[in-house]
Amino acid sequence: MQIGVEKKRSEKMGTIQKTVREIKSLKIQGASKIGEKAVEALAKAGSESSAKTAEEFRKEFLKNSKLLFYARPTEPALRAAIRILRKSISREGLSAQEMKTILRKTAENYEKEWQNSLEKIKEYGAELIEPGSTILTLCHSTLVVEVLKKAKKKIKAVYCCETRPLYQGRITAKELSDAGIKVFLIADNAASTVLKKCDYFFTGADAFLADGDVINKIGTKQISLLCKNYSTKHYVVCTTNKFEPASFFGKDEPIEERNPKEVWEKAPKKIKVLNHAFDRTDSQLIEGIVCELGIFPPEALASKLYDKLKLEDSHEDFLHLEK
Ligand code: RUB
Repeated sequence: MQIGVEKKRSEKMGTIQKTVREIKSLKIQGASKIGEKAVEALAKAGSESSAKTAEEFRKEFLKNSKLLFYARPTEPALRAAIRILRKSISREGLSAQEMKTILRKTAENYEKEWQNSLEKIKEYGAELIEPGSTILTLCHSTLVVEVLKKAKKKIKAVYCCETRPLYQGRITAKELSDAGIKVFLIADNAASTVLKKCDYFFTGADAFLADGDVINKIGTKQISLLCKNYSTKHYVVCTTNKFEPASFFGKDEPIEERNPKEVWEKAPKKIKVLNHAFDRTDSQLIEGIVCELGIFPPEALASKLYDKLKLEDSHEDFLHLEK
């Protein structure tokens, strides 16, 4: 009954509202999927728009993109994707119809570029894994899963932390096991018990910052710290669009705090339950970042990206969507 009501409600919802809702509830999770689905939704909403003038179309686009932009606060890739779409329709003199076409093409191009990056990341990542390796992972990262699938023949086993409170580690375990990799699912607090058997700790990233630090699912940092103890190498797999340019100008990346009920649904009132979605791992703890440009020490990659983006003159643009 409840499911039927939910289904009807979501059928009634517009593309943007539905996508925002799915991102917030983590039905769509992982930075890459969040970016991809937001781009798809904006292009679809654009194509369905009844706006007659360019001004109306842009206004509608801005309203929609703001809803998505703030759907999850720790997601530079989502923000970067939205900026790409916004820029694509910013030229003076475009008609609403032309903007629809441009948005669709930009969205297709975004997907193509992401696929190209993924192919490169799979090559670099699979190449670095030594034959007979055992690997520890946390949460669910599409990029990590794809690298491990590519390196399948060299992998002895993968330990997946279940990743409380929402258990995204189960998604990873299932995808790897379906791909024919030997998988062990462990409780998060068993990480140190298995770590001595692990050659690598592979994680994804939600944000990559100017000082080379990485923000990823809560629990990443504590395992990364433990890795030093067991000489396990922590590699982060991430596309460079997770780099947050504003971090060069002193803007701190916020850490999302989620509903405490995800941790303890009926906690006694006197207990304040905290539910941080992510944590920040020190660049010093990370062996390397595997991205579409190659594999780099975190700080070296941050300065490479800084040069690439030539930020000095346009940094304000990264701070606000409205600009
Ligand atoms: C997911 C998570 C992933 C990164 C990278 O957290 O921390 O490691 O988002 O994912 P959540 P990808 O489940 O809260 O979204 O490699 O797919 O971009």
